[in-house]
Amino acid sequence: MSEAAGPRSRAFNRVTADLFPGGVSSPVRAFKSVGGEPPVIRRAEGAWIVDVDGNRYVDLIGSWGPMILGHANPRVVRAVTARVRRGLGTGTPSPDEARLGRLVREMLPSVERLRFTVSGTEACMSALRLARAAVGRDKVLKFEGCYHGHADAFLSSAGSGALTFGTPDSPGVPEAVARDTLTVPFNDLAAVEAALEANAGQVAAVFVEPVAGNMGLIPPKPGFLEGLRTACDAHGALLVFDEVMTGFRVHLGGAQALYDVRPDLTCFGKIIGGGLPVGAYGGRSELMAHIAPEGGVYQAGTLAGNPVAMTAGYHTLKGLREPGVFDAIAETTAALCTRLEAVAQEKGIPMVTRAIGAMAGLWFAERAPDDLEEAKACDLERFRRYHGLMLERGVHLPPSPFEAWFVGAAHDEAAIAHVLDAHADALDHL
Ligand code: KE4
Repeated sequence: MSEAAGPRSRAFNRVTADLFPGGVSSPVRAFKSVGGEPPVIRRAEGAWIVDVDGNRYVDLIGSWGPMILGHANPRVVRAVTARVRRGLGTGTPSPDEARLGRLVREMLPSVERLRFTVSGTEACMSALRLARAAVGRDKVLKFEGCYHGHADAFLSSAGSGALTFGTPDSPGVPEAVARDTLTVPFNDLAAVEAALEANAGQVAAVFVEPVAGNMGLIPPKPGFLEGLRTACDAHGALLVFDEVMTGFRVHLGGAQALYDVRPDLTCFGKIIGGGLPVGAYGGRSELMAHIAPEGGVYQAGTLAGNPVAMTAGYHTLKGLREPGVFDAIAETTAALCTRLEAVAQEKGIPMVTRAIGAMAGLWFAERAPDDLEEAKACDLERFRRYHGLMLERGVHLPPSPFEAWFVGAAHDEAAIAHVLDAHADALDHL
């Protein structure tokens, strides 16, 4: 339980508890998985954030991924400030969207054409609608523990055995919608094959987080993504990589570059907007031709392609592509994980970490999990205590054992040393 929230944070939390469900704009921020009250953050710069009581934290959430260059990156702030002075948005074509669109295609060649949205949820929802229209089938296959935003079709998990219909994960999702969503364990190719066989000719797409980040950080087993590609081709289904989290984070070209597997469609969010609201979906030209106004698949958005958001995304990606920047972040991430694990081992505490590019994961367990069931079997209560102890020592971790940690270019030696000192002391108080 974290006592880190100071008096002003607690006062704000009372105001927002009255205004918003759970006092938050997104559920995970309410600290329900770890207990205690969230600090209310008033400013952020580099690797550090400061709450309304003046407490400083090294931030490993990074706005849930976008802040890979660090908070208030000077290059991004300069560009966004200048763009704002030319207007915040016009709801028209703009040079800014063209510039970002071209850059995304250059970085991920599988994205021959794309459409911007304002969130990852919207990107995944639209990609699913497109897949259903292009293939002429209704069912979608996803994986337990993978999250693709909160569209109804994705808020469904396996019923008894994944070969039957899905069941709603949330009130308000109609059975009729859930039944078209098949869910199988991540990293289980046999279950994928069985589900596709049992629903032959009915599955429009297989959606996957190519590196899972919503049940902690779980990489694909060797051959898993290649197996999905083969299975989709054999069954006439589209392979959709949800790279909202992994895009530009596990590799500059996303997981599809890291593992050399080409999806039919890719969904983006987070880093593509550099902290402002941007999502996108894209892929093979002939698929994207189905999207209105070229084709009949309708999708629209008042703030899609907003020029200020486009500018933030463009300069974030350009900054990330500067020579050596991404590799340095990946090296920092790997070194941090190695040292976190070494300290736990010295203290005889079962704890494992994983690092993939600029994404990290930590579990209190003897070995790192390969799917949701194994992730759930880790010592979640110990993580809960650890989270509060780290917060009290000035380290701002995702408030759930089922989230990934996000390292950025601003996590310098001083920030990393602060995390490691807090880690060593927190383990002594677990
Ligand atoms: P948004 O609608 O939150 O922009 O994106 C949804 C989404 C889609 N796909 C993946 C792989 C995602 O990780 C997400 C959103 N991630 C969560 C964190 N695990 C966002 C944090 C939140 O929900 O507040």
